[in-house]
Amino acid sequence: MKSKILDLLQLNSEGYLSGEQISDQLGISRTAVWKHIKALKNEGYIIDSVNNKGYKLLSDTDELNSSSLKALCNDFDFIQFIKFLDTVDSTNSEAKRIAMEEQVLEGLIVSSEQTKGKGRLGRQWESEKESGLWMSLLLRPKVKPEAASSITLVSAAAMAHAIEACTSLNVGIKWPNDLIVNGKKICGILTEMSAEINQLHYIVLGIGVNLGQMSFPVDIIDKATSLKKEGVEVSGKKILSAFLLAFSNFYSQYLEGDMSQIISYHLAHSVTVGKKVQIITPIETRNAYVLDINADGSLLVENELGENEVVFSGEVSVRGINGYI
Ligand code: BT5
Repeated sequence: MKSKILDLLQLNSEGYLSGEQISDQLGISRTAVWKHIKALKNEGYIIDSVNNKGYKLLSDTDELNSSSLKALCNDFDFIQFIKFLDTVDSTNSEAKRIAMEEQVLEGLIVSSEQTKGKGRLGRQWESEKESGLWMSLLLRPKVKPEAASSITLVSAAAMAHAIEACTSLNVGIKWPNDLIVNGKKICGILTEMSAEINQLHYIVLGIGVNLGQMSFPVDIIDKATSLKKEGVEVSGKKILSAFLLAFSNFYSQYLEGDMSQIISYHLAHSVTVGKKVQIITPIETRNAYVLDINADGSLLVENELGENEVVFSGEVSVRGINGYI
């Protein structure tokens, strides 16, 4: 009910909405309206209350919670459910559990903390409480299974765009899934999917953005950074809001089979193209020179034999010859 009142106030943000109007529209008593308004104020929403006029939302809170998340996601048709959690093992794991139970829905899961945040290839993702934006989108795009992995590029472009829109930072993209600020990783993306040979069931797009950490565990201290470490304080809510806008634009192009703008965005922000890199697979590590990003999102490299070779995401990690990028 609280979130319905918030929706009404947001819809009427130009003027005042009387307690009577709210109670009539939602079928609750005026005392109940007043209690919910009080609860919203406690969550940080600034609501002006004027006798004989009613209530007006003056400023949204920057806090991410169920109501603010719901309000933020209302306009996106690829979000039919939202789940905001205080803590979870991994938002990707939670999304997969929901995907099994609810065979039709698409939606968004956000958690303040992950106790078993996952990176690619079984790696760990540090996700301390309230230090970052830890989220997963459960999507069911009508695309062939082989097109699924390029959605990582869609979300990397959208999140890079979002961070640049909310800050004055320059964001680089280390193909295919790392966002880099001043040489260090600020965001990672883990795409998982469930499919049969020729039918995609669902995709879980997990995104972690470091917001408020001032320090990191020793093993990643040299390669990880956060917005706060880079001198910027922006809420997860603002980043998420900017991300959803950018993602919805790039995602509709992806659904239409048009990756051109997404690839152009990657090429303009790439810290990988034109570099000597190491291609690390579970069985070997070899050197290569990155020539381009192909139209399907794969990487075109020249290998040590001087031959052109196509590298697909998912199966490899790409590292700079002398360091992380
Ligand atoms: C990734 O893997 O970068 C994917 C990270 C995806 C995290 C999100 S959070 C929400 C959703 N739920 C999940 O459980 N996961 C997703 P990869 O490219 O394999 O990079 C992992 C490596 O990055 C680790 O081995 C560390 O070296 C480093 N790392 C770990 N935590 C980090 C952090 N918070 N910031 C920067 N680097 C980190």
